[in-house]
Amino acid sequence: MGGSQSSTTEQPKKAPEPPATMNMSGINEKTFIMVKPDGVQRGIAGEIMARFEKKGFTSCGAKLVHASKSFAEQHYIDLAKKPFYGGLTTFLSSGPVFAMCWKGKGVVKTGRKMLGTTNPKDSAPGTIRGDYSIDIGRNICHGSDSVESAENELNLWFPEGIIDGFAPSRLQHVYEN
Ligand code: DAT
Ligand code: MG
Repeated sequence: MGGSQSSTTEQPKKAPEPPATMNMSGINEKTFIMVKPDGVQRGIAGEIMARFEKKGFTSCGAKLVHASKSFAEQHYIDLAKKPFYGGLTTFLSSGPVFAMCWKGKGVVKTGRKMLGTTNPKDSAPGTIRGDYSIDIGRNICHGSDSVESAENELNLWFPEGIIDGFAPSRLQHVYEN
């Protein structure tokens, strides 16, 4: 073989760069998603992680944590005046939870939609709560309700920090040019 003809079977030496026009705006938004003790006990933590992965979001941290009662109280401090606060925080500290950080465009709002409404009796089928839970006090998962609370919750649950600089090569197939 010679000349300037290139073979059609030749592989590119380097993965193609994402197009310069790729819309990267907002792709670093982060949320805190947690599989509560009921979800871990029932063995569906992996399923919930898989839903966020398949959607296209990027994992920035994940770990099992057995929180103390006072840590659970801190997490739900905004609900301190609610009559269910005691039961809620006792339950949250009753066994390990699976704490996760997810990153991507619109992840806070979309994450909440993926969880479904707070009370599973109203959660749409196809949502996590709609598919896997019945009672409000055993609704499987938690998701931050705003970018600001995500930041506070991530600081609380991941004081060691998260993996932030990681941009998987698949992003060019997740986001539109
Ligand atoms: P969410 O988890 O959808 O953000 P929330 O922040 O209002 O909902 O409440 C936190 C958790 O407290 C919720 O996931 C389940 C529990 N909870 C909420 N309202 C309740 C109620 N009326 N009775 C018992 N538990 C409740
Ligand atoms: Mg909430």
